[in-house]
Amino acid sequence: MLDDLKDGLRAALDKFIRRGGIDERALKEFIVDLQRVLLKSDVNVKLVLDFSNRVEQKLKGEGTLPGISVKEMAVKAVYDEMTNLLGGDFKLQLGPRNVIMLVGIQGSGKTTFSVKLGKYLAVKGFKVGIVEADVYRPGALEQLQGLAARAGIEVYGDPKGSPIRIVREGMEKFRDKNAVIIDTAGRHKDESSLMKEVKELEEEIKPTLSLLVIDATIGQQAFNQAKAFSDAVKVGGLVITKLDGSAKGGGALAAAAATGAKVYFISNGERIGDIEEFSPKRFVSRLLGIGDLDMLLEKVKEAEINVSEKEAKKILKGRMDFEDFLDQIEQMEKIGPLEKIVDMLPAPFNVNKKELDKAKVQLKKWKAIIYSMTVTERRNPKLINTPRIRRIAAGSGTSEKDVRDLIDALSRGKLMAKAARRMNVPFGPSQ
Ligand SMILES: Nc1nc2c(ncn2[C@@H]2O[C@H](COP(=O)(O)OP(=O)(O)O)[C@@H](O)[C@H]2O)c(=O)[nH]1
Ligand SMILES: [Mg+2]
Repeated sequence: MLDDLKDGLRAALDKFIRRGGIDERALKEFIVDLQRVLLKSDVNVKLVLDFSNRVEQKLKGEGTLPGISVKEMAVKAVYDEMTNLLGGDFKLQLGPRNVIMLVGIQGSGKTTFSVKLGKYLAVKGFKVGIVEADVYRPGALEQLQGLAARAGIEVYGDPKGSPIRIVREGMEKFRDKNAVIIDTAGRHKDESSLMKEVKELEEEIKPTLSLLVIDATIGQQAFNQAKAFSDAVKVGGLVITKLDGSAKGGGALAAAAATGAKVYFISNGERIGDIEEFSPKRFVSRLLGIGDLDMLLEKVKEAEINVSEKEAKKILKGRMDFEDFLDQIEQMEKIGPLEKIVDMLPAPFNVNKKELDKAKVQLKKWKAIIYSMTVTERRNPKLINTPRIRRIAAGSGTSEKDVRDLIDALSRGKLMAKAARRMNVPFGPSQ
């Protein structure tokens, strides 16, 4: 999600951090880099300038604080201001009976989102029904029925009815449900007739919450769209969809926040599970790679990763053998795919896709080499002489040099440190 923004921010930070000190020129360059990244994501110019001014002020003002590294300061300033740019964390409040009306223009993702939200609420224990009030789009009801069937959610609709009658009947049919979602039409010959219908539906439904669904690909235009709908109905919150496919997603999120609206959900894909409650803090942490540490810790616990102190010392002193090392690799793999791990780790500014691919190839190679060793060899790396190296290389489909390099690295005790550095895996004190 938002890969350009992510890569751009990380590259700007990385470049700035590498320079070590905060002189005027470095800071100016950093600020220009940040501006460029945000403008590319279609963040509104005024918001970009506000953002960069604030980052600049922070770094200038705190330039001489002792005990705080440039890196920590820069990351903190960007984190704070990005979080600020994207608005606050708002938690969706639900009551005993919820009638949620979805509004938004055609193609914004309402129908898909009605099912995503339905499933999301059903998993939380709500009894959900969805009413299709779009009678204009041919096949709208079938589209909804198809999606909802997969999620096991009931639907009410009637392609020949009027929207008002349908919602009346639908609400009656679903009177025992405690979460009724109403999907509306977004296709009208002009904006005023769309707004008129949305208003009439609002009066009829009296929703406990109206959510405006906005397509992220419109970027900063999200501001005008949110304003236009807010003038017609009481918009209780926003949903930003298609963050997966849009280079302008950052602009859309920033624009949405600038209207003062609450962004409750984001969506990054067409599948029913592609829904996430929006938290700017968590979102920015992930973008910057500051890391969702809680999540990582949880996963680590699940995988029962346990580098004991003894093991760590062994590693540090280089007394680790290949069995230990294989163990480490396998435990690491249990946490999940490398990309996922790296996304959750603290500040991996130096890990880009290329590095990651290299690390993966390296790990695979190492594993193949170790698998080709006998248990005795794994436990006593010193036994591995030239004929053995030749045999191991042939057995693992690698070169003799690869095998030698691996043995060399192990004997120097640098293996885990190297692997950990490559992937930013905090392998105890060996880093
Ligand atoms: N890539 C992507 N596509 C989406 C997302 N949400 C919806 N879509 C697609 O956008 C198109 C329009 O969605 P739909 O729900 O019919 O929009 P509606 O006209 O507002 O009801 C469909 O092809 C959806 O599959 C999303 O988050 N990411
Ligand atoms: Mg629709």
